[in-house]
Amino acid sequence: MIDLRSDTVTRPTAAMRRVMAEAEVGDDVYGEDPSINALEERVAGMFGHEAALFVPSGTMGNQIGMRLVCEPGQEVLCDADAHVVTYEMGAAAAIFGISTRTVVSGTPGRGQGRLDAQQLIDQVRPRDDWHLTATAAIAVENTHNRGGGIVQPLDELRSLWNWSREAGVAVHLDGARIWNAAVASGTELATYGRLADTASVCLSKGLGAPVGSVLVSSAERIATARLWRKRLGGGMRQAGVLAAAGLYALDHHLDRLAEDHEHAQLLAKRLGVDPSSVETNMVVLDDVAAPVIAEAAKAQGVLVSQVSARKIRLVTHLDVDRAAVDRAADVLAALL
Ligand code: TLP
Repeated sequence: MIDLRSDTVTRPTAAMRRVMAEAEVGDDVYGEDPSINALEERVAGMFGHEAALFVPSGTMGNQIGMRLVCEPGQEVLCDADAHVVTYEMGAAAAIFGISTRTVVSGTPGRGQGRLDAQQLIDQVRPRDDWHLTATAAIAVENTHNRGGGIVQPLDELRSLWNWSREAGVAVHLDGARIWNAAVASGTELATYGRLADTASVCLSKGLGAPVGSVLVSSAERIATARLWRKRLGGGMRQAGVLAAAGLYALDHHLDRLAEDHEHAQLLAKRLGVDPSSVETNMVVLDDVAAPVIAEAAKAQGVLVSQVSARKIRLVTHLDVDRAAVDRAADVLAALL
């Protein structure tokens, strides 16, 4: 099977498994796992933050990250297609009593989810009004998943950040695929990191680690995040085997994301998708009979994601080499 459903499907390589087997471990709830401590320190540094916390998933990283900057009864403002409001099972409301409010940003079919700082700023509600739900934070997703892996414009991120300092509104970054954004745009990870109060970044997407995300922020906030992680049942013990996979991925799988982006370009060209609409490792096939194509492709050994009845998502990753991309393109081009 050539699995283009997501970059979450990658399996640890033989070399990664060796590093995992040899990892130094300890009890992380006591803060004594050397591999986790090394990973946290490294990722905090990469993003220009004081501290970091290893968490089991991007969902937990996002939810704790938002809770750190938003109290129950306040709201987080974000794009209507953001992962935090689409794919996290209403966690902010269900677990934390956080209200979410959304704006439709970008252009459907082209750059959907693209950040427009002013559009969000215009929707922010003040904290000192007796009637309104106060906007405590804005969540930004980079790259934007349902937007087809688009990279958020740096000038918009900067405008939002500069405004937020004056306004006292926090910025949370869902950076599940911030690595792809950095590689595609040539922007430093620390540049992105410094434009957010809290950021969740995933090791288990394009980087190819089997499990894990890292939440970065100030030392004070990360100390609180550690309590929330334990409360949520995310306090792991000798999870250094997983952190070792993450460290290995940062050493060996970061720069190679450019290859995934090239593969996405190839797929786009072969499938009649405008290559300029493909900014990282995702290709969206719009206005297609998604269930029919997905079923027929599967029968020929190619797995794709159905985003809706008329939309398919293809994601390139570590486990799909050039030959597999060519074969998938043959199958899908014939079906389309
Ligand atoms: N996204 C998954 C699915 O949940 C849709 C995928 O296959 O793309 N933020 C973003 C932007 C994500 O795309 C994801 C995963 C997450 C957060 C959540 O990460 P996990 O799955 O580790 O909780």
